[in-house]
Amino acid sequence: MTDLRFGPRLMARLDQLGRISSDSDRLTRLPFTPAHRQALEQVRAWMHEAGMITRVDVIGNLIGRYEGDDPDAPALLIGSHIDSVVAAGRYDGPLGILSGIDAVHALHQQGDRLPFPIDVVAFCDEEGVRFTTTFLGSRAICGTLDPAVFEVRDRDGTSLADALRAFGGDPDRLGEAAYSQGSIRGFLEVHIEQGPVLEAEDRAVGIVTAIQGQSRMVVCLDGMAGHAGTVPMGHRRDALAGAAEMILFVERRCAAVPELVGTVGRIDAQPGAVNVIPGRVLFTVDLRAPNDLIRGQAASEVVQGIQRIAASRGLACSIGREHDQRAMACAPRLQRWLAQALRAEGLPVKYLASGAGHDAMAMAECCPAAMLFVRCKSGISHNPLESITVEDADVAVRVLLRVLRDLIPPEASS
Ligand code: HGY
Ligand code: MN
Ligand code: MN
Repeated sequence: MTDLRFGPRLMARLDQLGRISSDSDRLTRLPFTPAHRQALEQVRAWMHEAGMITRVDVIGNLIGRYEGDDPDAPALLIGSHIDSVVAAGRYDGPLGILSGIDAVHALHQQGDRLPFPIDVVAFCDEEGVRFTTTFLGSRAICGTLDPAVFEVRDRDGTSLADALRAFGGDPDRLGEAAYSQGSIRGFLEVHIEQGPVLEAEDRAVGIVTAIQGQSRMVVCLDGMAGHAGTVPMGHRRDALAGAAEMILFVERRCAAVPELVGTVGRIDAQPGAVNVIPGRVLFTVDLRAPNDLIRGQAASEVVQGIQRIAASRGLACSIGREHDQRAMACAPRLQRWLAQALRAEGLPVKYLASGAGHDAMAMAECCPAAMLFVRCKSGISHNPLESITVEDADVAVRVLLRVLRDLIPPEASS
C-alpha cells in the first residue's frame, strides 16, 4: 500500500462533514439552513488550520485565502459546493472543498507560497434543490447571477432573498460577491465522477474535457379537484393524469435522441388525498445534452408537447424556464496542468466528459476552468451509497498539490 499521506484525514473529515445534515437519518444540507451554517463553520476552522484567512461573501460563499508572494496578483480558485441534494452522498461537493484545503495545508506546512493567492471556495448552492435555479455561488463570484433569482421561492414559500438575509447575506449587495475582471487566473474543481467510466477502466482519476449543457423547467398544471367517486371519467380535468401523459412524452422525446437525457425529478400533486381528483400539479423537467442545439430544440418541443397535452385535457398550464446553462469546454491550459501532474505522480492520463453539472461550468463564464474527476463506486451519486476509496482520495490531493507546486517558479522553490 503506498504511503497514504492525505487520504485518511480527508476521508475522516468527509465523514464528519457528511454528518452535518438537516435530516437525522440521511444527508440533506440545503443552502441558507442551520446545517449549511454548521458545515460552513467546520470548514472554516479547517481553512484556518491550513493557514488561510477566511470570509463569507454576501451570498453565503465561504472563501479561504492562502496568500501568495504578490497579494494583488490574480488568484487561483479551487473548490466546489457545500450544499447537497436530498438524501445525498457525502462526497458530491465536499471532496472538492476539502481536497483543496488539504493541498494548501501541505504548502503551509512547508512554508511554501505561490506567486499569487489561492482561494479555496465552498460555494453556497450548486444543486439548486431548495431554489430550482442553480450555481448561485459560482455565478455570483463570476458576476453572472441574474438578481431575478432572488424572487424564486422554496416549497415553504420563502423567497431566496429572505432566506439569504436570514442567513446573514445581502441580496442588495450582490455585486460585492463578484471578483473584479481579470482577478481570477483559473478555477480547479476536484469532484467525484458520478458515473461508471473511471471504475470501468480502473483509473483513480480523470481529466474532464467538457460538461454538457442543462435546462430546467417548472411546470404548473391547474385542473379541477373533485370527488373520486362521483365525477365520471369523461368529465374530469385531472391534473395528475395530465402530468403523467406529459412525463411519458418527455421520456419518449429524450429517448429518441442519442446523448439527450430528460428527467422529471420532482412532482407535487394537490390536494394529495386518496379520494380527491388532483386539481393542481407541479413538476420539474431537467434536460441535458453535450450539444446546445440538441438541448435547445428538445426544450422547445417539450414545452410545445406539454402545452398541447394541457389544451387537450382542459388544463391551465404555466411553464417556468428556471435555468439554462450552455455546455462548457474545460480550459486546455488547465487540463495540461492536470496532465503534467498526473504524469509526475506516475499515473495514466485519462480524459472524459461530464454528464453532471458543476460549478466549474458557471466559473468558465469568467475564467479558465478545469476539473479532476475521482472514481466513485459503481458511479453511484445523489445517493447515500456514494463512495470513494481512501487511496483515490489520497491521489486527488497529491495531484492537486503537484499542480500547485508546479506553479511555484524554480528559483522560488530552491
Ligand atoms: O445536477 C447536477 O448535474 C449537479 O449534481 N448539480
Ligand atoms: Mn456536485
Ligand atoms: Mn450533485
